[in-house]
Amino acid sequence: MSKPEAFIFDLDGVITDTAEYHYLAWKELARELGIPFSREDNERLKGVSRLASLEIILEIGNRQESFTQEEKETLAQKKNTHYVELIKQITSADILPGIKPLLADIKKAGLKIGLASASKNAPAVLTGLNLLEEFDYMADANLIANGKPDPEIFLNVAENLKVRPENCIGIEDAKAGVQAIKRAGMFAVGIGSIDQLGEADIIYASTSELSFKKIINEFC
Ligand code: B16
Ligand code: MG
Repeated sequence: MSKPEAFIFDLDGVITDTAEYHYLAWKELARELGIPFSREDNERLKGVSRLASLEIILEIGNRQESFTQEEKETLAQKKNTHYVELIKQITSADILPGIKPLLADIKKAGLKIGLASASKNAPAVLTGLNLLEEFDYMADANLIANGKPDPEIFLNVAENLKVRPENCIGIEDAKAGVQAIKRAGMFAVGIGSIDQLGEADIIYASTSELSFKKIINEFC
């Protein structure tokens, strides 16, 4: 029988809502490129890596063939400079509701806590939130070859936490993220709507509904 040993969190959309900052930073770059980019388009970028996000924006503007790989990297870097500037305003007031009590319950139960974020800015965001010390291990997005829905990042965190994947509970807000958790052989908690996250083992409409007890009961 499997017993829970660790919780592995996604960052953007689960612990804090940085999607708006990503949106504003991409919107600025899209404006410079003359590409229309809406909040609805931004939904497609959730959980997607920086360069893959740029490809989606170029596809929207039908400009995929206009840039060399090197130019694309410069464009992605430009977006990141905007983003890094915007996230400087993050404080602990930006932690989503329900997250602090859940982290406290996990700690009290003696389970480990990991982070599986595709964001290379995850350490800066966690520092702003004053949550860096809560995590036993954080994946380094620079070292992950395959993005979600590939299970690599969740398996990497489990390995570094020295726990078996089947004893891990992953929490995600993106469809590709829930798929990554399931492909890693873990129990999946989805934050969002059932039509997006139907593959999750439990779905909560928002983080304020997260309950350590309920998750553990469903897991066991
Ligand atoms: P960066 P997550 C993801 O974080 C975001 O959801 C996604 O919108 C972003 O493009 C990606 O991180 C990369 O972020 O440009 O900061 O490296 O949801 O996996 O925590
Ligand atoms: Mg996310």
